[in-house]
Amino acid sequence: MRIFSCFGWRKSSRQDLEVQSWSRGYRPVLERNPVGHLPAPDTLPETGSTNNTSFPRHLGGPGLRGPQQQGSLSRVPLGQFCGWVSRTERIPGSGLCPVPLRFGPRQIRVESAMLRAYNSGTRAAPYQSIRVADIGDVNVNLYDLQDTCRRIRDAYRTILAAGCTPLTLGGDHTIAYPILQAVAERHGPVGLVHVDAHADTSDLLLGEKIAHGTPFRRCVEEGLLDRERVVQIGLRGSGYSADAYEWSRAQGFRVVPVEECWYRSLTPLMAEVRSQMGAGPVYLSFDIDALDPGFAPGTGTPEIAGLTPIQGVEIIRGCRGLSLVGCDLVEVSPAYDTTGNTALTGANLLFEMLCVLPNVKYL
Ligand SMILES: [Mn+2]
Repeated sequence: MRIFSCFGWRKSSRQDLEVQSWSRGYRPVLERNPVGHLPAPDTLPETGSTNNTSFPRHLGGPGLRGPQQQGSLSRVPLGQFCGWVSRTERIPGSGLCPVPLRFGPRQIRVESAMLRAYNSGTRAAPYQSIRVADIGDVNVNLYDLQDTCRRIRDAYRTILAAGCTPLTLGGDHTIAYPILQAVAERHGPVGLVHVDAHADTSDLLLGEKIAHGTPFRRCVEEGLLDRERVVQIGLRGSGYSADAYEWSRAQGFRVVPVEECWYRSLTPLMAEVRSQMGAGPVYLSFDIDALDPGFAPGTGTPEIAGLTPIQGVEIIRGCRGLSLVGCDLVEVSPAYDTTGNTALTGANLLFEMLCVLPNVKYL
C-alpha cells in the first residue's frame, strides 16, 4: 500500500468529454466508464470538499483505476494509488498571486481527456502497475490562508497515512508548504526537485510569510527539506537583488538557472540530479511557469526565455528511479490562456509524473 494519487483518466475524445462532463458531472462518467471502480470506503481518504469549483472531474472521477479492474489484483503487489487535488487561489492575505488559480485543477482535468493508458515514449504502464484515483479537492478556506494551510496539511496527513503517494494539481505554489509539512512528518526531511521560473524562497511577499513566493523558505526553516538534496531548475527573470539565488545556494541547494538549460537536453543534468538525490525520499514540485510562456501562457507570473515542454518531460522522466513520495503541478491559471494548452501541458506533465512513480512497470 503505497502509492497514491492524483490523477485519473479515461478514454474519450476531448470534445466528447467536455460536453459530457460539463453537462452531467462525474457520476455519469463513471457509469459510462466501467473500468472506474469505486474504491472501498476504507481505502481512500475523504476529501471533505463541498466546493464544486473544480468539477467536473474528468481525470477518472473518484473512481479507482488500476490493476484491480484487470482482474490482476491478487497477482500484482499494489500500491494504493489514489488521487488528490488541491487548490488555492487569490485569497485575502495570500500575497502576490495576481489572478485566480481556482480553475486550474478543473481545466487540467478537462484537458486530461486526451491522455491514454500507456506512455508510448517510455513504455510505462502506470495503470497496470498501481492504483490511481482522483480523490477530489481539499476544501480550503478562501478567507483565511493560515486555516487553508492547516486544512491542506491535515488532508495530506490523512492521505499519506493511507499509504498513498499524492500527485497534486494546483493551485498556487503556496500549497507546497503545507503538503511538505505532512510529507516530512511521514518521511522525514525530503529531497526536492523544484522546477520553476522562481526560487520561491523569499522571506516575505508584501509583508506576508505565507505566499506563493515563500514556500521553500518556510520549508527550510521548519527542517522539511534535506538541503543537500534540493535542486532548483529553470530559474530566471528579474529579481529583487543582483543574485536572487544567493540564499538558495547558501542553504546547499543546487541552483540551475535557465541559462544553463538553454539549447540543450536536460537528460545529462538529470543523471547528476539522480546521484544528488540518492536513495532517500524525494518530492517533485513543478511550477508550470518554468516553461516558456510561449508554450504555457496560462500562469500568473510568466517569465520569458523559459524551458520547453521537451525539457520539462526530460526532467520528469529523469526522475525515474528516485524514491518519489509526492509530486505537484502548480500555478496553472486558465484565465490567461484561451487555448487551453497550458492545462493540456500540465495534464501531460502529471501523466509523466505518474509514469515515474516507484513500482510503475515498463513493458
Ligand atoms: Mn513557483
